[in-house]
Amino acid sequence: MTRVFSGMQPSGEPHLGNLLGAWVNWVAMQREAESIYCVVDLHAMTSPTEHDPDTLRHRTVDLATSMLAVGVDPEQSILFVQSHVHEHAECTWLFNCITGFGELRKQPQFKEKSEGHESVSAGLFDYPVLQTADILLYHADEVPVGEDQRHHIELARDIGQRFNHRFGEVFTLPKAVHPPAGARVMDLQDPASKMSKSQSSEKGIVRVLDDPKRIEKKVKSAVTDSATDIRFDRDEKPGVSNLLEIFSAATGRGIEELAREYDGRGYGAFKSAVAEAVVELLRPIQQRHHELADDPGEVARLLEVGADKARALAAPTLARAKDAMGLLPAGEA
Ligand code: ATP
Ligand code: LTN
Repeated sequence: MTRVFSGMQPSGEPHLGNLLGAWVNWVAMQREAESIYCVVDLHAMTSPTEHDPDTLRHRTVDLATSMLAVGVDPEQSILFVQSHVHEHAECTWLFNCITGFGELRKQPQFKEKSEGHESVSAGLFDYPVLQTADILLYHADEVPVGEDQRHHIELARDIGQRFNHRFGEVFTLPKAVHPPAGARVMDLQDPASKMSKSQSSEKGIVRVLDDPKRIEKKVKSAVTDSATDIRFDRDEKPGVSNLLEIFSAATGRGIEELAREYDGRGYGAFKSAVAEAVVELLRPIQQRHHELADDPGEVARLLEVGADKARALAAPTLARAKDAMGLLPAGEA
């Protein structure tokens, strides 16, 4: 059976893009593949702006709760918090020692994230090596991620291949799988940019936990254009097209069919219908989120079960890697 690994950083409140671009797919995959999903809190500490400990703790629980609420099922998949499985950090060190400084320096995401910041941590520089450990420790075959992660997955393959070549076959080489192009939700205020936890303005982002009034307000003030026709055309009508895509993803109905139904009725009526569809999509997720948030003991228990299962897979792989690299096993001489 194919094994899938993916992770998300607790770097802000999750939004419609995370739900439609990642989680819907994660939930679908857990039925067809052996799926492992991770809240990558160690990655979230690498942000070039100093992180706040209480916020990180809070966001970690919240992100795990959201993943459970959208339907990541701990019976069908493994859901855990990265820092609960110390093998990730340890394996990162092994990989650090076979990764070139130059390889990391040219990573596009590092360039982007470090630009304009005076002090950048070694952690941010090393981010892709930690991501490599996440993936290779579990022998993942496929890694569902956005296009922006392509270089990181390529690096993971390179490091895995290098290790296997130098020290013997230990790691499986992963491949990235990208969601369909349509699964990219754009900022409501700036439909040329993707909706993002860290980049979008409050008005441009629909958060998974926004209440119905807020959702309605945001969708209704989404940037469209000065015409009145409703049709799908990403270049000419990026705002309307984004709303059509969201509408379609939220209702399961075709984009063309929705465009035909609403064309000629004005942007007001169209936006109201989109807002309502988003509210209905999020309603059961929010309901489940609130139930889980009322029972933090249960969330903690599920995460402990997840970490135990993850460790059971990661520990033997790490032990083999250490042995292959010549680290003396404890108890041997
Ligand atoms: P940040 O702003 O901190 O980079 P983000 O909101 O852009 O956060 P990530 O944490 O980078 O999101 O991504 C987590 C997952 O969600 C990835 O698989 C990514 O492809 C997906 N994702 C993020 N934003 C969108 C979006 N606007 N549309 C579709 N998928 C998205
Ligand atoms: N860098 C990824 C998050 C991430 C990840 C992973 C994704 C960390 N470790 C392992 C897939 C597999 C991001 O920002 N989307």
